[in-house]
Amino acid sequence: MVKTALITGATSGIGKATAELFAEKGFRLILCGRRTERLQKLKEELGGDTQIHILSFDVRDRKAVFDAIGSIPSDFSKIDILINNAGNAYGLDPIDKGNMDDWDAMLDINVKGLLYVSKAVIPQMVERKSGHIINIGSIAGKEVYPKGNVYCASKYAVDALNQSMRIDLNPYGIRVGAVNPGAAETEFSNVRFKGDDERADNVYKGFEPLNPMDIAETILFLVTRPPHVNIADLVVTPTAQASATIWNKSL
Ligand code: NDP
Ligand code: 8X3
Repeated sequence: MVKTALITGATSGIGKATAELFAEKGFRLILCGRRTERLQKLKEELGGDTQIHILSFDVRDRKAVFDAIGSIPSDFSKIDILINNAGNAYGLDPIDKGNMDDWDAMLDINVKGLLYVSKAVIPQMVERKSGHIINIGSIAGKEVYPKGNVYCASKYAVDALNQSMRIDLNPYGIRVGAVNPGAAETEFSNVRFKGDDERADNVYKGFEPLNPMDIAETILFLVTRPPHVNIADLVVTPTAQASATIWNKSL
């Protein structure tokens, strides 16, 4: 039976790669993001045999989240898989110099946005007593690094929510797991450094970073395990990255 997956943050990076891979594997897709033109283009590119519904909304906007998910047409409305991927870092500053708008953005998107989308989708999974939620955390949610402060806190929160969801949804047979990437070359650093693309490119110099498809393939592995298997938590890094702060740039 064809499964329906809702992917947040499908306009770029990990979410887009996951949409591409899932389309290839025959999933029915609900693709979300703010940049409508990108969603439309993706729908055209992936179209063909794949059923795709696009939803443009900001995960920070509680009403927009519920309106969008409430508007899903009936042939897409049974969501089997929720991939909570939308998220970003804003800035890389020591705590005393941090920009409070950046702090708000990270907590509002990475934590509260993930909660709003989950709250909008989970009831139908509870009712059906089935479903699979994949939360995209980060190595930054496992280890704090210098100047990572609020981004790390937001991803530690994702880690806590991943564990909490697994416990609270256990009575309903809903699977919950996290994929926590290390450095993956996406638009992440362009957003973090607010369009300073040279600084963003430098993040990935001197080693081979993950590419978004590496994480998409990991997500696909999680959601294609048999129903009795739940992969709870994975950290996936480039081989050159041993921890949040230790790199081998001589490979
Ligand atoms: P990208 O910047 O390439 O993609 C981020 C995606 O999130 C975009 O599709 C963007 O869509 C969406 N998004 C951001 N803010 C909002 C919002 N307010 N409302 C709705 N959608 C939003 O980064 P990545 O692919 O790297 O990031 C995906 C996830 O992976 C994030 O949760 C990130 O924290 C995590 N991650 C990334 C790592 C990396 O090294 N790249 C490592 C570890 C974790 P749009 O702008 O169209 O709304
Ligand atoms: C993204 C990875 O190390 O830049 O979550 O925080 S890192």
